[in-house]
Amino acid sequence: MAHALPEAVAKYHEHAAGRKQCCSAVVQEVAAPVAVVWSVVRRFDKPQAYKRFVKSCRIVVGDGGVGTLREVRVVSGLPATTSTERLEILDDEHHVLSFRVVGGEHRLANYRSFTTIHPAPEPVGHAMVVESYVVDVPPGNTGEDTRVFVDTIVRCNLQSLARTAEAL
Ligand code: A9S
Repeated sequence: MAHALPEAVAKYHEHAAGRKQCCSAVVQEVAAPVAVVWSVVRRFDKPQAYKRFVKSCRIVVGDGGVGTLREVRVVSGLPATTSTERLEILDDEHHVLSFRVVGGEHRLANYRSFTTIHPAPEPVGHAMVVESYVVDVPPGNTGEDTRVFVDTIVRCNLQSLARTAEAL
C-alpha cells in the first residue's frame, strides 16, 4: 500500500512493530475534499465530532498544538473507561496527525496512531484517509486478536469520519 502514497507521507505508515506489538492500517475513501476532512481530523480537542466510542473529551494541557494532552471518556460496552492521549504530529501542510496513548484505564498500552489525508486518484474532489497504528499486544492476547479489535474501532471511526465530512 505504501508505494501508492505520496512519498512525503508514506513513511508515517511504515512501522517497526516490536516482538510483542502489532500494527495495521485502514484506508477509507471520503466523498469530500481533503481540506474538509482535515478540518475535522485536526481538531485534537474534539474527537467526539466523529469518534462514536468517545463520550466526552477534556483538554488537560495545551492549546490543540503538538504536546496537547487530552483525556477521553469512553462509552460503556468497551473494555475501557478513559484514555489519556498526547498529540505528537499536527502537520497542516501535509495533512498528518499522530497521537500517542500515554495513560488511562484500558488495555491498549503504547498505542500510537498516524492519520494522513490525500486526494483520491478519482473522482476529483474525493479524499482518501489512511490510518495506521502500532500497539503493544496485551498480556494473554494474540497479535491477531489485537489487530482485529483495533481495526474494528479504526474502521468505525473512519466510516463515521466520512459521514461527518460528507455532511459539511
Ligand atoms: O481513538 C482512536 O483513534 C483509536 C482507537 C483504537 C482507540 C482506542 C481506545 O480509545 C478505546 C476506544 C477506548 C478502546 C483505547 C485507547 C483503548 C480501548 O480499549
